[in-house]
Amino acid sequence: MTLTKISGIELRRIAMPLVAPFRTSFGIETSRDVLLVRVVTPDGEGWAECAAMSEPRYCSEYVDGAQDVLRRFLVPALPKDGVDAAAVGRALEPFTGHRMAKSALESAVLDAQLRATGESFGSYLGAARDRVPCGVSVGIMDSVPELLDAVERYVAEGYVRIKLKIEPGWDIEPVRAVRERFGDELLLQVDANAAYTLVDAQHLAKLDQFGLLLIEQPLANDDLVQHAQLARLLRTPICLDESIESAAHAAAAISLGACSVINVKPARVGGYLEARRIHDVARAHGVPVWCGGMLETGIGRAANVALAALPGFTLPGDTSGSHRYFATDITEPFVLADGHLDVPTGPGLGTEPLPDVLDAVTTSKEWISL
Ligand code: OSB
Ligand code: MG
Repeated sequence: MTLTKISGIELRRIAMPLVAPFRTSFGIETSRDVLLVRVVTPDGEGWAECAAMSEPRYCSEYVDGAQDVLRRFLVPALPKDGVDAAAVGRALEPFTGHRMAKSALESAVLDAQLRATGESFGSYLGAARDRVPCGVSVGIMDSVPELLDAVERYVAEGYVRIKLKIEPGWDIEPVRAVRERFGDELLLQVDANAAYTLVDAQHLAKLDQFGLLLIEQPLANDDLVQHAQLARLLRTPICLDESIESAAHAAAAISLGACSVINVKPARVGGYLEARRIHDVARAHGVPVWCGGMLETGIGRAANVALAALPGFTLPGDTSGSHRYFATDITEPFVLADGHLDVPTGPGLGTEPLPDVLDAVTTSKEWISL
């Protein structure tokens, strides 16, 4: 179904304090400054969340920049009538980059479109199950005992897989400590967020002894060839996150041997349609994928959980429960049951912001008429 037209777009910023600081090799987050997109049409509205962070460290996008490119270029380029998510994707194609901004706009239209027909994201994307197993991404800590306490709490909450953030100086010893404390059965992986170079290959090979599921993005974002070289020096499978911005990148990485697993983040690749194409390419090559996260609120999380239910998502994702991030989510919270989250079944995202909570965290609102 196509929407009659888009009447206007609301760009809303909210301030969401994190329950605990989240430290990665690229910085420390204590609060998420989130851009929400609401598309208004005569057939109803749709919501999405822009994953861009406050500073351009994980990737080149940042939240003020995303709002600017939406306002200045992307929203004005939307089709005038007969709008659906695929048409939005085509209309935004002439603009290079800005995939997180594009993803938010396309996803809001997809939510409106699916709400209008009563279909869920999961059904539309091709979900093969009604709940997904959940992993959790554990930040860099000040000490190993502090890390072990954090992991212990997450394991007790039921998380089925632990991902440790690593960087030079916080890698072999914390991984060894977690492996020794929680045993060989724990599904364990690491994420370097591009903190190493190929010179560190021998050092990273010391992780091989711990039976990790994978090492995520050890080298720089644009180091596909070096990742392929590193893959020949490690037994731990290489998973790419930052390097994969499109299905074309995924195809290139797979044929180069740069990765044997892919972290699919819809925001990083420009939206759920491109994310599904990556899933399809990877699946055709027997490459497992899993759903990453960007510390999303319930709005972004709902769509990610739907995507994570596709058949090629054979590894647990970073689809954690709302309370891993926020004391109060802007939607009904996602709560783990037996280490899983249910895939929403209602129309569109199957969830929406709670008006009172949303208003309480809103820092600005901008309306763009079409
Ligand atoms: O590299 O996967 C990453 C969070 C923000 C930016 C990048 C990453 C992450 C995470 C946490 O690892 C994922 C999540 O729980 O949402
Ligand atoms: Mg990552």
